[in-house]
Amino acid sequence: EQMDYSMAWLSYRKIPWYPDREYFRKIYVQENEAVIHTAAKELSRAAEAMFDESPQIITILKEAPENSSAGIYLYTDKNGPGNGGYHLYEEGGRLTITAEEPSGILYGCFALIRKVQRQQPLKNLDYKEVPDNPLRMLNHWDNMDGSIERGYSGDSFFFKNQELLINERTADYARLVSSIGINGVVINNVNVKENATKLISEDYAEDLKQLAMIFRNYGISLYLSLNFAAPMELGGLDTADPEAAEVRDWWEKQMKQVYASVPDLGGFLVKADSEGRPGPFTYQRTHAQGANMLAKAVKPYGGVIIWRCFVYNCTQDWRDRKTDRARSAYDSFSPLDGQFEDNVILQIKNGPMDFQVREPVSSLFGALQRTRQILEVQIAQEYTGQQRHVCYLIPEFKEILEFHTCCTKERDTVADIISGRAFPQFAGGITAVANTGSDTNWTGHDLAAANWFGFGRLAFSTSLSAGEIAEEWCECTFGPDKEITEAVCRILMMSWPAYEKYTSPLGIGWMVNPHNHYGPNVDGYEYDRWGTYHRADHYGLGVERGSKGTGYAQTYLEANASMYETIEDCPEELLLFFHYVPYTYRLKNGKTLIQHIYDTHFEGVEDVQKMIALWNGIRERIPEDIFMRVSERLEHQLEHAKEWRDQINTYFYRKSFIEDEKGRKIY
Ligand code: GCW
Repeated sequence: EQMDYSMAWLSYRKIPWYPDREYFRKIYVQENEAVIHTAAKELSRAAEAMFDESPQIITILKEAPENSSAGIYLYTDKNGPGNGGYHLYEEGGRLTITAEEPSGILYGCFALIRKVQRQQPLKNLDYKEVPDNPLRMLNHWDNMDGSIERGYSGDSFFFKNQELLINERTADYARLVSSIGINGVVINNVNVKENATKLISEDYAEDLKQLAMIFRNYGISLYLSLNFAAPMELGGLDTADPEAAEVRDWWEKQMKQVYASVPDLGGFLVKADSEGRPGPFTYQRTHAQGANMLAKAVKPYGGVIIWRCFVYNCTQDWRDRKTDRARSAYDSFSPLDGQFEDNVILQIKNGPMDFQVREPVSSLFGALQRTRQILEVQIAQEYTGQQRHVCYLIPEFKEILEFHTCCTKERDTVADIISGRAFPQFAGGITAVANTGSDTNWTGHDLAAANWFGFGRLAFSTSLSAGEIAEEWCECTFGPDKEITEAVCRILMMSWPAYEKYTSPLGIGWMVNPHNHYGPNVDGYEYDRWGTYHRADHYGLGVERGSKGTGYAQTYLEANASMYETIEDCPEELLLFFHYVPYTYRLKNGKTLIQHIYDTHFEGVEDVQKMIALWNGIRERIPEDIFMRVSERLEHQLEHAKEWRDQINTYFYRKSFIEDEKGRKIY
């Protein structure tokens, strides 16, 4: 097999000495189920690659026969774990995977493969896993010309020259994402323009049908992003008003046609009235009216409408201190709670701004109590080093998921809300803006694959720790080599804090170059229209969002509102997000704000030096090509971190005139 790309964590290494290879001689499967068939196929692929074993695949009827021989048994069981969960256990030489649903069997097989990759013993294994989130999705921002909006790892592998690409790589993509439990994929950019508007027309029906089939065999539903103005741009109507009869009819007709070719299409993702995209506001209609109109059109087919809450005024005046972009999603959507059809799901970015290295959790979580919700995070590292810096984001996602919104007495975290534990009839899930592309390693930076893998694993089991996930990814990718695991996991676990240290301080965010969002530029967005300001002057910096300022702090439920309201109670990592603070203000550790800025920026660079030393320490144990790719990026990261350090420190030194207590070089 000659491929021009790797299989990431599914790159199997030969381990002929593995004692438990015995189980892989025979695989007993239920017949007539496509996904279970896929599962068995994946087990044999793994066995062939890892220990040159070609398992015999034996078809069984429903239950495993009594007294049957050693091997692996895959079968669905009404009493097994449901919703994609599985039970994987060993007893008397038989390895069994049962689940209520075929997808559970598939996830169980991939879990088994991970254990083998890590060379763990299988004897007496007894392991159950049930996904916490019903929807576990990836959003690709791929355009039909083959480019990717905010893509940092090559071109699209879904589109090229206005056509869909359906080939070996498509199937390998499906393998990778189903192996981590992803069950829904949006293939096109939320900014739906030009030909992408036509994805729902006859032109692409045949291609979508084929793609959906590949996905279906791996338990993945295909989703598309939708253009709200399609009735005009595609249908030739002169309005897209959601209350107009001809618009409703057009959507009904169009959906009927789409679902005729892909009957199990998951549904549609919609970015409306945001950053220039069309939406219901044009017709003085609400987001509920817009979303519900579409929801009715897909309801007969079991489809859902995923409606994004990333709505804000992007033509703001920087002189205006009352308008606050952070308030926007809350102000637009919290009044609509309870007004959405049951097949509408609101998709909410983790923070109120836009995927900055540190933000509070969006106050919409907790405010919405009668609406299904999806948490949107970004593993494409738009603002966290663009896959040239290593920045393992799972620790951040853990904090977001564990945030107490105070919406109920118990079960009030973001994880509780999206999973449906907080409000059982309003379950949703989690999605990530994908970090993949046509690069040989899929993610540009080899270590960025940990975010891809980790996101899927965390979406499935939100109680896994960031460290456990890092270890699992590392051992699947590089084999269970203690020294590699230790070094790589340390690099990963220190990377997000390091990035935070050498970039914008204490939750203020931005300070990046406009447009490409890469590299330091403290005032890059300060006098611009995007609502992203730091408000630094000679005395201090930060945006006052307490009730004396924009009042954003008050959009949280108690006790969070009070906590964010005052400088003393506000968690320090978010201090400048919520408050304007003088440089001379003393933090809890006794340091002044300005000294904290200087210190963290020097520390951040030192952290990168430590990461480089750790990586160099395992040089002999890592495949040469991977070692070199990562090394080059780490060297760039170091230089770039210094640039960040020096620009930020110099800027605030010049503003404040306050010397660094340690007398280090500031320009
Ligand atoms: O942060 C912004 C990005 C845009 C993106 C937008 C969104 C797809 O810079 O490129 O558009 O978020 O999430 O819709």
